[in-house]
Amino acid sequence: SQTDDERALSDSSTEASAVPSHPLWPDIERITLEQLTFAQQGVGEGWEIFEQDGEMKLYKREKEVNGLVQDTLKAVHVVKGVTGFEMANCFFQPEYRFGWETTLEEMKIIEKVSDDAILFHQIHKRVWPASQRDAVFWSHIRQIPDSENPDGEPIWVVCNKSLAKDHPAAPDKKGKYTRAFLTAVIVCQTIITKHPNDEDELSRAEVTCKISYCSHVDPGGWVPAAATRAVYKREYPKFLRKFTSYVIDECQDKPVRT
Ligand code: 6CM
Repeated sequence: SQTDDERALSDSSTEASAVPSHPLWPDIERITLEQLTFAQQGVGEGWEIFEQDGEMKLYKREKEVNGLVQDTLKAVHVVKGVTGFEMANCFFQPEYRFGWETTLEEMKIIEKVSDDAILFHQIHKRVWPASQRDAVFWSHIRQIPDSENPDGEPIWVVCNKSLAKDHPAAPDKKGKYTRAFLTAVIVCQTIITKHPNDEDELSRAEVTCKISYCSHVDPGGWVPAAATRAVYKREYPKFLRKFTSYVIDECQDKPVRT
């Protein structure tokens, strides 16, 4: 059964949705499209693979600024039995987040910009020996036609990006939490293996989802480079495994939604 948010989302994706007048909207729009392009680029020079498990591959591009880790992560994966919409929707909708985000302690919606854009405040679990982190970011989901195959399956993208300025509903509680800054994007596309003449309903055996995920987390404050990298090396593969298996379980007994 669809929640109200999901119904609103699928309605808005079939119509030209009104452009929200929110002051953040131009940034949301521009950064989401930039991040989509970034996620679609290949992993050539500068990228180093650090984990592979079947179809799941994780790469990093290392960077340090004044001894602080500013690495970018890129992951690609192919997941059987779920669609691009289902993956992106589980990443975006707040009600699913605690089911897959293992580093989360608290999550608050601080503003609903539109049906497809939400501002979040999240408090993450403390990672020893660092202090506890929080983050304030917008999250936006949208469907984009595949320019290389306009009649094919659309691309679903979710982009999360920290606010550049403090939000009155979630001021930076320096001393209690260290504010982290993130940019994350997930790009999902369904591959359908069903024969076009087959009139039966689409089954889970006939769908596969191609995923590309990129993330840049500036942990804020000071953390030794080796400690940050050890956390990322452990947490990103854990996130991808947990997230994909969560979406598979969540969708298993439900009709396929594209
Ligand atoms: O993209 C992911 N999750 C999204 C929804 O939660 C969102 C991510 C936010 C992550 C913010 C992380 C802040 C805390 C980072 C702590 C780093 C501390 C280093 C300490 C070293 C000792 O976009 C999945 C994110 C998966 C992250 C591994």
